[in-house]
Amino acid sequence: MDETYSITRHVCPRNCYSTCSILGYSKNGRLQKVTGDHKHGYTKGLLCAKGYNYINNVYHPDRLKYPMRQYPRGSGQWQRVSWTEAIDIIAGKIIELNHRYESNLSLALNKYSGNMGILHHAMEGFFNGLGKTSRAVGNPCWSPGMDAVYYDYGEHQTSDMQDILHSETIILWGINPVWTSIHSLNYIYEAQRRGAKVITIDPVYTETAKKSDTYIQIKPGSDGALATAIAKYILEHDLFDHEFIDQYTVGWEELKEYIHRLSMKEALNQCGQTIEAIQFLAERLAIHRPVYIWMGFGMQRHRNGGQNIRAINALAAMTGNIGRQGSGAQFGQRATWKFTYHILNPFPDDKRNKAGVRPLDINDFANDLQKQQVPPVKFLWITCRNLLTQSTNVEELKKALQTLELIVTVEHFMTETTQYSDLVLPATTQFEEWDIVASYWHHWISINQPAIEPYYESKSELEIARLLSKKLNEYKDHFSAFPTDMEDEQFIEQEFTDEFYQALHIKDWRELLNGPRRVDVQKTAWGTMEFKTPSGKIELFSKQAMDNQLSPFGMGLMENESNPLFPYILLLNHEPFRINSQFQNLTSFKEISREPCIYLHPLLAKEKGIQRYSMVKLVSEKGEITIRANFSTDLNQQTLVIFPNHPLINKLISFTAADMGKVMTSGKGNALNDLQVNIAKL
Ligand SMILES: Nc1nc2c(c(=O)[nH]1)N[C@H]1C(S)=C(S)[C@@H](COP(=O)(O)OP(=O)(O)OC[C@H]3O[C@@H](n4cnc5c(=O)[nH]c(N)nc54)[C@H](O)[C@@H]3O)O[C@H]1N2
Ligand SMILES: Nc1nc2c(c(=O)[nH]1)N[C@H]1C(S)=C(S)[C@@H](COP(=O)(O)OP(=O)(O)OC[C@H]3O[C@@H](n4cnc5c(=O)[nH]c(N)nc54)[C@H](O)[C@@H]3O)O[C@H]1N2
Ligand SMILES: [Mo]
Repeated sequence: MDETYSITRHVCPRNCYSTCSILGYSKNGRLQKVTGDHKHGYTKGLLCAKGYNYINNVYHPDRLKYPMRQYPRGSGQWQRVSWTEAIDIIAGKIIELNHRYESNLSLALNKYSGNMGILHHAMEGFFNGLGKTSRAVGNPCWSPGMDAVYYDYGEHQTSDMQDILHSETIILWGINPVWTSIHSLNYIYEAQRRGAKVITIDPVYTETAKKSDTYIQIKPGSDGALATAIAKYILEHDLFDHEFIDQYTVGWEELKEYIHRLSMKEALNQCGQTIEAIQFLAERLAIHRPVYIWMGFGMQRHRNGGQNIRAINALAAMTGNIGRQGSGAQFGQRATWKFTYHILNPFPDDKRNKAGVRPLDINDFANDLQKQQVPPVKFLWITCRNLLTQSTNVEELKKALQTLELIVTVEHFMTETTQYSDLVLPATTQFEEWDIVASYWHHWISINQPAIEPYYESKSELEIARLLSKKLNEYKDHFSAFPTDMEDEQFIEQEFTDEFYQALHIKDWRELLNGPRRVDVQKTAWGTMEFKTPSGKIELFSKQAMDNQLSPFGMGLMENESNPLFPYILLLNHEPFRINSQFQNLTSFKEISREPCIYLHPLLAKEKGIQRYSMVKLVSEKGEITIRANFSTDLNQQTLVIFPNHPLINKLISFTAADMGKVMTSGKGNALNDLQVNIAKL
């Protein structure tokens, strides 16, 4: 290695399982290359294709350089403005609206997952410092599963992936790690080499399924029915773990009686399996232990997604596959997120941060935006969010946005969302700013230090919050409580407690500059068999769920809600070379990204008279789009998949609430994978 490079530490802040630690190599003020960081005990020096392309992202010719103003909105007529002008316009509007409505409720923030760094909570902190404002709350990714895990185990844990080297059976249940979590594959393949059998349960014969020993093609949304069928088989053949159930669970007698009453025939019919498949799965779970089950996010983006996760949790518990090395039913974790979140309330003595928010459901944002009239929302701040490609009810959203007086978007690039904005502010990347990022899957914490100067006039989220706070207070004394004089490093400092340092085995956050650290949590999830549920045990029967108008059990059969007008389910699966809408502008990927196609089974195509590569009409209750058809035998005849994602696909989606999510994420999940559609030749 040329010693004239300066080497800096970074972490990928995207919404992704891997949250990779990165080394940046700079020379002459320019980032020259990136590599993975070998000191990261999970990603072990490897990045994904997107990660290795960060240079092309940072220096992309389309990257935003200056604050830009579009007038009139939607015209495409953009003009460069100075930061002073931009901040003046924004602060002026905030003060004007405050006078008009005598509150700050007409100000709204919609932020999601463009950047998951802790300092990227600056805008939420800034909004908290204004008193009560309107705020997108909720979560599109994982809400149903988060509540389900909470009901069953009381908190969210995952095992170190090394733990699966002890597994005899690995079930990848509605997760496609070959595309969305590639660093886990080293562990999965190693376990396979050591003799573990890998089973994938998915409606699609995915790249992951192709690497597995067994593939179970399930009907979308029917995982609870499948779990119920397996549970019935286990009961009938006395394959359950009596001792484990007695010691660590509550509600077994009730669950047993309930399962007895459900029909095996109906369960098999709903999930589309034979009794032989059920016997195979039951025996793997009960005999070929320890069994490790990974429950993905895709499988819980259904109306009954939370119930389905609870059903699988129950299956793992009744077979004694929780808390033992190599076992578990795992979804995502929060145990390592030991931050103080001081950045959300950097003014502990100020009453304003306790004022709360007027919630706008992030999953039903268009409707909630229109519903609020006293006062109406007039100002929207969008950050880390591509609202127009990732939201439901997109046409209503466009209409709702027309009633707003100022829309500000903070971005790296012009997007479908900036088209609907008045002001666009350029943001720094993880190579130009400080930050700390944790993962929702593994247990490592990594740091971002600035490697290069901010790109042209881009600024960090924190800097923007400080600037705006300062300007507001110039206009009106004490208007904003967000600190204007605290440095980035001080903000980081305040996120750590002695307890957090102890868990990281460091004394100061700057030690993260020597390499990422693992948070000292149990290597096997629930290894101590302590559960933070009301009973202190795994709750096969949950009174808390019942109190929230849910079934006390996860198991159960589906209510048949198929719509004859829209008999097919369109799955919105996440893709290997993108994170949601990001990275599609990389030229290196354009060569491999094809025109978006709707994939259908050739037999379904034959029935519909659809030719391969012809244009077809894809219709939902919400609207229709025209798209090219392609064939795939990886699907069954009731399921469609779009690939790569079509920027217009959200036109077809209205908000369908999942069953759970309110307890852990302030809103029910988004049943995006219950999209009922029809398809016809043009
Ligand atoms: N490369 C890449 N990585 C990513 C992302 C990305 O866009 N690209 N996105 C990130 C984000 S935001 C998220 S939320 C995660 C998503 O990560 P995953 O959960 O892996 O992603 P999905 O592709 O949504 O769904 C996974 C699988 O669930 C299957 N599935 C859908 N419905 C059902 C069902 O009813 N039952 C069963 N058994 N399976 C079902 C789908 O066919 C799919 O193969 O990945 C993160 N990582
Ligand atoms: N059709 C469809 N809709 C979906 C989904 C789907 O699979 N299909 N998935 C759902 C899921 S699981 C999720 S997680 C959501 C994702 O919803 P979003 O989080 O809105 O999705 P992204 O496309 O990742 O958009 C993030 C935006 O943030 C920008 N960005 C990146 N880094 C920064 C930064 O440091 N600062 C700022 N200010 N901006 C930054 C990116 O350029 C990008 O435009 O979408 C949901 N909606
Ligand atoms: Mo997500």
